[in-house]
Amino acid sequence: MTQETIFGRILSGEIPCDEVYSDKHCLAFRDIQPQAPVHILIIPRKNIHKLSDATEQDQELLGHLLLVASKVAHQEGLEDWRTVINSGEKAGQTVFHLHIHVLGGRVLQWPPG
Ligand code: DGP
Repeated sequence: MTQETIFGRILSGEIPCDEVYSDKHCLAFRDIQPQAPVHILIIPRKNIHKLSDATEQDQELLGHLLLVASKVAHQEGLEDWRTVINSGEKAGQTVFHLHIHVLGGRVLQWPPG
């Protein structure tokens, strides 16, 4: 069920987004609360709640999402950038539909909070 979360509603077209990339497996759009000049979210069309729920069956999909991360970073003209996946509430996940953050356009500190 992709309608369960706000990202499911974005996937179904019910809620608009600032789309930067789309294919049959995933959608990428700008984060509504950007933490960097470029902040994009990549979500699978398949509703996986969090990374720890992914199984071996999702191996190809997960690899695809990372390649799309690289593609959109390149599309945005980023040379250096970071991907983040928060898995679970204590890790900062607020939307329970798996998503990859792509952040760039400024110097990023390490470690994150
Ligand atoms: P996380 O904390 O890892 O679950 O990240 C969720 C991100 O989703 C957070 O950076 C804000 C973003 N977000 C939440 N609601 C919306 C929305 O309706 N549209 C867009 N574009 N981003 C959203």
